[in-house]
Amino acid sequence: MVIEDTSTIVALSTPSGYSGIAVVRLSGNRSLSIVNDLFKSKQKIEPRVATFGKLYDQTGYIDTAIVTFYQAPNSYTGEDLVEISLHGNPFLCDLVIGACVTLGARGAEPGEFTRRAFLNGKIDLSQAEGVADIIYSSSRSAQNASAKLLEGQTGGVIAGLKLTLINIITLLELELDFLEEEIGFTPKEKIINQIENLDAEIQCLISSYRFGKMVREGVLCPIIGPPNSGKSSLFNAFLQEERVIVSPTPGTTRDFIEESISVGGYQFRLVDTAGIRDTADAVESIGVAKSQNLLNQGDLVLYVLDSSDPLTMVPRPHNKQNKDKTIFILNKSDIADRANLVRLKKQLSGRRYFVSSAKYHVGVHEIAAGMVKYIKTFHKQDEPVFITRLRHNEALKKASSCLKAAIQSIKTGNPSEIIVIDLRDALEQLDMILGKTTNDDILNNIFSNFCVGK
Ligand SMILES: Nc1nc2c(ncn2[C@@H]2O[C@H](COP(=O)(O)OP(=O)(O)O)[C@@H](O)[C@H]2O)c(=O)[nH]1
Ligand SMILES: [Mg+2]
Repeated sequence: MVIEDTSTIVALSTPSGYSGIAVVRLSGNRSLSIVNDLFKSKQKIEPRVATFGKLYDQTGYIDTAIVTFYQAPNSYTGEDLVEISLHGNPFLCDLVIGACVTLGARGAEPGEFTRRAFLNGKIDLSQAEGVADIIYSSSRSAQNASAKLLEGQTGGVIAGLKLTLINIITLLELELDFLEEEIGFTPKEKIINQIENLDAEIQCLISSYRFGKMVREGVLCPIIGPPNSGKSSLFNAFLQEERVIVSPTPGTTRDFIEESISVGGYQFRLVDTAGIRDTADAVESIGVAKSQNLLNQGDLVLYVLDSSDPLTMVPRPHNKQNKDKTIFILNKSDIADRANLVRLKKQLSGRRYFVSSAKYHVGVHEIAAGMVKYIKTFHKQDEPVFITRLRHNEALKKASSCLKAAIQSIKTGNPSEIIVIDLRDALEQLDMILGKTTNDDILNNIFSNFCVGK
């Protein structure tokens, strides 16, 4: 656990490696004095002015550098903060960090700079999460969503809901104070109505999570189908035709190969079920169970069929959810005879499908466009803010059930002080999102997922 202390922390804020420049960052009240001890310049270091000079440790000269000082409270962390830009060389950076530690700084924990920003009230917790998300975002839509989180738009919507809820609580408490008069200040129906409206707004956010999750984590897109239908060929065709992203999330198991492509501003995590034993005796096969699992987890399933094979049949969906999220691919159209294609298309009427020849990269762009179109159906244009994090979604769900309990409580005829308990619980859930009542475990969990130096 990170101890909330007043120590001065130091870390490399750029990736370790060889680069044009690297940035070493210090935060805490000793930042400036530490840097003044190792940095020599003709100019005095002034706030928000880039100062050129040379870095030295106890043993001698290290490198030239530009130093920028951000004076508390006008810095990222809210504390005195100094950024040292030097040449991007891990050895030089280690020397500088080592010199800072010798002078009294300590190495920062992952996310500790942002954690301090949060603790010093520079940002709320949802904004801190936005910082992490923007660092890891790898598509236009993910970048957009994390920017909204970071800028506080999502937090603003939550704060708005909070205000409405506080108003309702105030009404009820007002009633509490005037209880002797034995008249309800506000008719029950009116309060119920206000709570229902609030719950409806929360429900809207909850239902936006399906889209938000796909934006933030990428659209999980398994490629499924019988052996030899051309799944791997389609996977490869996609990777060559569309921009490939090196995905930061490792593949789930070695039986699957996962690669991300970026299409229409969305990240699609294509999964080829390579290595899964293609076998007819499905019952025993672990591979089949695994791909079944993947099919259930997938946001969008590409089901590849060999359209040149007269025995190919369109499988019946296991359930409605799988039916809705499946796009069929009638592959090998180059060698398929017309009658067979017509037969399969007939079987697919009412379902989503595309015709392709993966081997010759024919139809790939059309499939990609169809995938984007499908994802967009989850996003309502008039709702600019959507939920991208599981933590927020869980808190909203809990808030919603507290509101429902409150309505029930009113209908049962409970006194205001009982009703208010549920409403206060709902309020606490909303506060959780903003970090007002969040416990240490949750904080540790959020910040430990940051990189060091952020
Ligand atoms: N003619 C033709 N052959 C294809 C097409 N797609 C795949 N194949 C061939 O079908 C065989 C099986 O393909 P593969 O991608 O390994 O299928 P998987 O088992 O579903 O992964 C290979 O010989 C491919 O070259 C296609 O669109 N047209
Ligand atoms: Mg294959």
